[in-house]
Amino acid sequence: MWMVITLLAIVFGSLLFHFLSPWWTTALASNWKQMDDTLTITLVITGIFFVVINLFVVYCLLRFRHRAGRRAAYQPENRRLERWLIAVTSLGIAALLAPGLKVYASYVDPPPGALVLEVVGQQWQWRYRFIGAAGKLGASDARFVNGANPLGLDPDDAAARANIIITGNEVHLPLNRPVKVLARSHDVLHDFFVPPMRARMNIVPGQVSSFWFTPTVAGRFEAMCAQLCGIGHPNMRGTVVVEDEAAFEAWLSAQPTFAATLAPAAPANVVAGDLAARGKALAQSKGCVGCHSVDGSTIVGPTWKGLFGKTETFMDGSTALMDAAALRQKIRDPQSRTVKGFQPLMPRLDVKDDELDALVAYIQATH
Ligand code: HEC
Ligand SMILES: [Cu+2]
Repeated sequence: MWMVITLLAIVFGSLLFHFLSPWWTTALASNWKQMDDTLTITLVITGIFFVVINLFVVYCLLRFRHRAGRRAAYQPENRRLERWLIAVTSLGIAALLAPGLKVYASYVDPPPGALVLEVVGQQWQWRYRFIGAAGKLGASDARFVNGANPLGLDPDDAAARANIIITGNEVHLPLNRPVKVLARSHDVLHDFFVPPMRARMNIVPGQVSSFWFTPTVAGRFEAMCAQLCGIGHPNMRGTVVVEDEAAFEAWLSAQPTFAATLAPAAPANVVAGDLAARGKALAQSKGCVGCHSVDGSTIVGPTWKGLFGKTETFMDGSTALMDAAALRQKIRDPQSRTVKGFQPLMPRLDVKDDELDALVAYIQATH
């Protein structure tokens, strides 16, 4: 009897939880209502099977209880019953699979004329590229990757030079225009995911994955990585800003082309505030912000808040005043000594001398 009560409690508890729970999907902000419908179909079918099977077990427990003298009828084969079971299960499985296949087929088949957006995942940040005036995405290759060229674009390719590069985890998209996403990874498996768009796709190093969506609601939406991609994974977040066409065009025209990002850095005699501002941009584009905060919180590495002028203790017990020289040395040669309480995870990044000045000025400016 306890078994019957437990099963009934599980069935009704699950139904209650489903209808009363506040954990529903976020409001849809793209064209992919089909995806939500597919999920609903799956939920309804699996829900019906769950309830029916459990109630059937309850029925059998009550109907065929053991009683002294009662014997079970042995029926090794019942063709009619088997045919029924095969038919119902096949139908159920087809109904579970078919809608998903259909939606996936259209999900990877962008309409002609869609705006092309390249997304590049890197531990632990997002970068983007638009075609710009080039007419197409220019060539890229892993051998071109360096600190100044994190996307590995071919500096001699005219199309690549005219492409527009977005660093800093925030990308804008026009409202109601289909976007075709081409996704690449710099290092490991990532997954670009914007939950309100329902859009997500694994990004496998060495290959380009593709999907499309049309943003249908203006606003700021969170983009995140949906594959556990290392210690900084939860910090691999960004923002997708959906706005009208005019605002988007204005934003896009203010972003640098690849050629502009390659241009020599600003002259050395810039005022301190500009230098720190440049440092801030560099901390974004070089990925420092994936591991270092400026608000006192620990991400992967120590926060930069209050770092300048602090006396730091290292793993070997030594201490040092973190002045400009000590910061420069640490950024140049991260493995030279490790801050106590942290893992030696900081990569040696390609930082030019003037960039180093800017980064140090920025760290100094973050109190
Ligand atoms: C993959 C994560 C990661 C990235 C990216 C990274 N760091 Fe670090 N960083 C660390 C960790 C972890 C430490 C602490 C352990 C150590 O000292 O090696 C650290 C330590 C530091 C320190 C010393 C902090 C202190 O409290 O003394 C400085 C300065 C620093 N990083 C600057 C940078 C700059 C500038 C960049 C970008 C050019 C950068 N880091 C990129 C992980 C990272
Ligand atoms: Cu990731």
